[in-house]
Amino acid sequence: MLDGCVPWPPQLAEHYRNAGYWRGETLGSLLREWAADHRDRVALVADDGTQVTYQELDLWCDRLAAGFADRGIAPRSRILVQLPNICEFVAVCFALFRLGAIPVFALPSYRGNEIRHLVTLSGAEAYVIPDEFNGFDHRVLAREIQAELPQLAQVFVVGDPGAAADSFTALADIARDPVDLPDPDASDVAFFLLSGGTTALPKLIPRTHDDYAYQIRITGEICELDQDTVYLAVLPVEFNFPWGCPGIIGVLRTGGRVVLAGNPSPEVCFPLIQAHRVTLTSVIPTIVHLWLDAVKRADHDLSSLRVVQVGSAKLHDEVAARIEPALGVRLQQVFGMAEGLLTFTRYDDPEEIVLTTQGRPVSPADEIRVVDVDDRQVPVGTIGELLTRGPYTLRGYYRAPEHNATAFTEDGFYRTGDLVRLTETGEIIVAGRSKDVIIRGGDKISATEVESHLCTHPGVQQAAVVPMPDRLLGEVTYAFIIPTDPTAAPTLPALRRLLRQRGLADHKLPDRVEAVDSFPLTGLNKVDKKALAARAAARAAGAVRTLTADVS
Ligand code: OOB
Repeated sequence: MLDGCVPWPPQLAEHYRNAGYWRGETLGSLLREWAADHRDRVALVADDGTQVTYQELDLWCDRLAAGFADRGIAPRSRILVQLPNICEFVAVCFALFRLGAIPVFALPSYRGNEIRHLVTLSGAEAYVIPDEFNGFDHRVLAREIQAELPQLAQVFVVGDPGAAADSFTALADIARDPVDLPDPDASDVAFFLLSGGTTALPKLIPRTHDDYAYQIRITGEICELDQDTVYLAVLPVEFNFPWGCPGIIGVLRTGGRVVLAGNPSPEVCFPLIQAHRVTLTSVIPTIVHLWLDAVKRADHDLSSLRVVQVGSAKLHDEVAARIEPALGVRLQQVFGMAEGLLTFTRYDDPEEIVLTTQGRPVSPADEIRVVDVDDRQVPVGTIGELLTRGPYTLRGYYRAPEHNATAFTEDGFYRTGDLVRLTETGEIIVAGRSKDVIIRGGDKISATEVESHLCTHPGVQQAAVVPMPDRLLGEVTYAFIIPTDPTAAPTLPALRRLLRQRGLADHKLPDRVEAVDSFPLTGLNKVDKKALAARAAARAAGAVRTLTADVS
């Protein structure tokens, strides 16, 4: 396995192989099999109408793999991939899988702060970007990063590379006649996903061919995917949920069709559902709210839609109950993480389970424990922290030995930082979080990261960032600051401007700020975030909502 990764212990790996979970198949070779089975069927549809058949996708990946190889991209090279929901994302990833090079997934909203960190941490030598997306010129960012980090030798641009340096190449120009490439080892890393940020900056999660091939197979079986499945990829494709739960890859495995949505709004998604007879999609609760509101007004035919998976943030019972009647679909609750473990409600579960729980683990080999602060297992029904290990759950973050020492138990269970309770029948119910993270929509924001940037303002002495409840987004970011000068506390727009200048992605900017004289402290003299969160919640209950748009 790649240096800097933590492998599964040999005995457990052997068990996962013998039990048939890991089959020694690489994702690149699997696509070749799927293409042979489904040849002229449409595999991908972009929201501009572009269609790609299985055979075309297969050949496209071979030609791109040859092109990358020709440009010096070697097995195990890391390549940062930051693309919107377009066909090129799938083609680039599978081309790199075939080459044994390793894509590092970066969300399109990431800016200099995150990209710089990811390039450094992953040792990336190339970067794949769109020319522009959502009004942002990614070439400008790429040039800045390249100037600072010369290791980033090449930039591949989907669209117009512009009049930039020689190192910028149009992706379309690199394709070459296919060449024979040795298949990588299935136990090696296929790609890196990003962690949902408990530390200041994202950590890298190695996902192997074996573990991901298993994940898409088991989730595809639970979701009963087949050739007739039409999946709408609404969430950013770099996210584990739409990529492989069972998502895009899971649907390609059964010969179904993937429709890529440029954004999650009903205005974009409803016409796509109608036009392509979409049967399955996966969304976050915030999108559910938008769709439930819009469906009352819209006159699109959504009757093809059979299942909507909802996950990534807590879906409240009342909202869950509205989904099936309003959209005429089956709801499937999904709890998951880029690190691995997935729990799903099942199609034949009783209503009560579907509406009030986050489901059961997808694999019989998933091991879960719910423990108290001393790591002792708590009785069923009692809230504790969820720990897990299994055939598709990481054993360590990439190049992070110190963090790994506390993020895992000695016997390799991952500490999720989620507080849950188990039902008698084995479902989990998410009850809260012990990690210092804000879940804004589906985005995970590290409180520590935002705090450290806020403290760079000369007017801020200390900062403590907590979640504030929000009807639409679930939670928004509430920043308490102790100003250097109590009579001249920096304003919210000033702080947001500063953080943006520092290269922070937009979704991480605080939504509200409040200046205080001091922070409440716990018995151990730490900032009492629970007390601050309660104060923020009280403000939310009484306050007018401040939308990002109002303050940008
Ligand atoms: C998904 O993955 P990440 O890595 O962005 O975030 C993981 C965290 C979990 O640890 C938990 O705190 C939260 O997101 N979460 C949920 C949830 N699903 C995830 N909290 C409450 N209810 C849920 N249903 O978010 C993710 C990855 C794959 C599939 C689905 C979600």
